[in-house]
Amino acid sequence: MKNFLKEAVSVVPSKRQLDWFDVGFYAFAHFGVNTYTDREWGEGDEPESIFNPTKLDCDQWVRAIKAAGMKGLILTAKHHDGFCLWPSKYTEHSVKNSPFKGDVVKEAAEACRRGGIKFGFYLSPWDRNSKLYGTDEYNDYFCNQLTELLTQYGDIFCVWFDNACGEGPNGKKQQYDFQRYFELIRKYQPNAVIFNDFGPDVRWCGNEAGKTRESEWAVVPSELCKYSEVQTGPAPMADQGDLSFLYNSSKNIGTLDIAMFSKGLTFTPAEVDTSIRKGWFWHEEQEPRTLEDLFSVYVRTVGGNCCLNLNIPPTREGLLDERDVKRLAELGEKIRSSFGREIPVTVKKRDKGDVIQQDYEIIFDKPVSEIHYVVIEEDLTKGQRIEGFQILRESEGYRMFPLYHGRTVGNRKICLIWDSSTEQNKLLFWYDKNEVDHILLRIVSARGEVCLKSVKVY
Ligand code: FUL
Repeated sequence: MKNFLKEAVSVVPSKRQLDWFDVGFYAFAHFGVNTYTDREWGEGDEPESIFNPTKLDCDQWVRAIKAAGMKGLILTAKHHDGFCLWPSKYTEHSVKNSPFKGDVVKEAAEACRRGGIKFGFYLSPWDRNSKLYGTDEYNDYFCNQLTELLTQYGDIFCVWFDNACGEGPNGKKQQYDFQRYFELIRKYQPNAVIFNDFGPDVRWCGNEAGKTRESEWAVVPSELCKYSEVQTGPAPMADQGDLSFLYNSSKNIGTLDIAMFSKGLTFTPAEVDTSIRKGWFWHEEQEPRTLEDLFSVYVRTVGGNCCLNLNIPPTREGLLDERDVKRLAELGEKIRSSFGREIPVTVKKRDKGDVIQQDYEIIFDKPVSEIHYVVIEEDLTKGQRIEGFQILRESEGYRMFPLYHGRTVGNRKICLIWDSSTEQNKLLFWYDKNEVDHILLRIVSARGEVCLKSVKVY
């Protein structure tokens, strides 16, 4: 077991995965014929004439996205209905035969570049319009379209695939040649991460509600991510079981009780994709989610070892809805005010000898009476190691008082110390002095010696 744990902590991210973690929070834009038919999935037979964004302004999108603190945008270049938002050479079912005539992918990519944010695209393999769907030629068609997108729009930070595989116009289902698609992406955009339900770079978190697991591992069994690189040998119990039951929505996927049956682990972190409204596409009657809801999604995801991909659907005019724009500005303000005032600290490891269950003193430069968040980051270049931790208040003469219990840390863990529902300051009680000069981060379980990148207090 010890040897396997050594291997498990040596599972590290690629440069492109680390860069993706740095982007952290970005926008999804579901836009296409569904915007005009009020549907979520088109049939593939929608006339091109319905697509007509008369006020398309991607700079307006980028301004609103940036106001929320997002650092990228992923546009649905083609959804399941097959309608292309760029004038593809390979189909007539695109913007070129719409009254709009322009190129939405180009406008969005250029607006992102002007605004200094990253650009990526969603390209649905499921295509309910293409006559080729369900045949080998479809994979050629798909690769041709992918090549257009990879070569004509500058740097791409993420290519987003889902695995939806329904019937095409001839009633057939397609065998997707994902390996071939991935090779093209590596060839033309080697820095782009590939999102797919099962890897290779980023996996689906398993829900569309904005939730993460208590133990959200980036190091997961390769049985879950069949397209990812296997980075260890078999776990000690690999021949005693079979992890083929694992799915993205399983409750535990990286914890040791599961991982010890794996044939090999891989570094494949999760993206959380969720929408600001009920649907992915714009529907007039839908309202944006509340600020509290969105802020707690942000804390759980960006502060839960994932990245957050928040969908903001453009309207029929080609603008972001003013209701969403307002909510994004509020969200950005809330994030900035929550994490804008850092309390200076020094972090010191207590000398407990050569053990893994270390205590770290978080010493305040000046004693404090109130804190709201502790944000912990592991140095992922050394692997993901922490299995469980506590944040404790240590007051003279009294036992340790837990302020927070957590499981994984990984890229970033945001620990909420201030209890907003009860407005209770957990840091101080009646028998305390008015201020504390330090708190304690206690590692209760880890796979190896912990390597912290940073600890910040707000
Ligand atoms: C799913 C699609 O079926 C939905 O329409 C949406 O695009 C979502 C993000 O991915 O697989």
